[in-house]
Amino acid sequence: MDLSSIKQSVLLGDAEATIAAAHEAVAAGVSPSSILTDALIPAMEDVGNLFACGEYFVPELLMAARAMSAAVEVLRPTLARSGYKAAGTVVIGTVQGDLHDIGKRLVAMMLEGSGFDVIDLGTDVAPEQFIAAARDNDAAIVALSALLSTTLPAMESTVGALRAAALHENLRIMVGGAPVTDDFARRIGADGYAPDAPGAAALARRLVGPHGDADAN
Ligand code: B12
Repeated sequence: MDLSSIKQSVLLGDAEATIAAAHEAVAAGVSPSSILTDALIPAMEDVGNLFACGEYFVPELLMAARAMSAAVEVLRPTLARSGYKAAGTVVIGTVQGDLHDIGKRLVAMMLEGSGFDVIDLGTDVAPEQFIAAARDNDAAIVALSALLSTTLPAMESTVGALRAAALHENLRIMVGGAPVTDDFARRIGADGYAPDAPGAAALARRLVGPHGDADAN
């Protein structure tokens, strides 16, 4: 079956059309993992490229991510039954003292579209909450967001607390948010930084890749 209508509707940010096309594909017997890997993930990669070259802006990104999330909801029950193996679990949240979550939600949606299981802890998340969620869900990655320069120290202490908890040697930490820079990420000992949601999805895939780039900045 031609999956281009799913891809196209995500690119257009049309959630209703994406849901309908995903239902149609499932009814036609297309496996949910094929819908994900052959249509949804490539669509989000295209969206990321359009964003990177300045053709798409945040509203288009948000609409595409919403359409993609809606399709993931259609596939979720069947994906679980078909034994689809996620790329890993990402625990994400905005650090303590910070209530901004629009960009973080966008990152979470892009990660989900890239095949990760995502556990979103919300905003104002204490280091202990990140540690508990990463441990309880055997997370591959913890992703921290901060939008205030005054909460950058909380990001640093969260990275420190996660390292001190020594959950497992493959745990990767990625950071982002408007005041965060590549330099800052390196300085606080994070494994990677990305400036936007498509970059975050690409970074996450690199971090869990064969070499598990411990410094993918
Ligand atoms: C919306 C908003 C709010 C909303 C938040 C609503 C919500 N649910 O999120 C409200 C009104 C609550 C708010 C409150 C405050 N805000 Co405010 N807010 C903003 C605003 C206008 C937009 C932020 C936003 O959503 N951007 C759009 C998203 C898509 O972009 P983004 O968040 O940067 O995310 C992208 C990347 O950074 C990256 N990314 C984000 N997270 C992560 C994580 C990882 C792991 C990775 C890899 C990447 C990544 O990917 C995202 C998508 O591409 C900004 C100004 C601006 N233009 O940015 C101010 C701004 C962030 N706020 C600011 C301030 C000062 C405040 C307040 C202190 C105001 C006050 N005096 O009360 C409070 C603080 C409350 C608190 N404790 O957090 C300042 C921060 C200044 C600074 N440098 O510290 C800003 C910059 C405004 C300004 N120019 O002064 N705010």
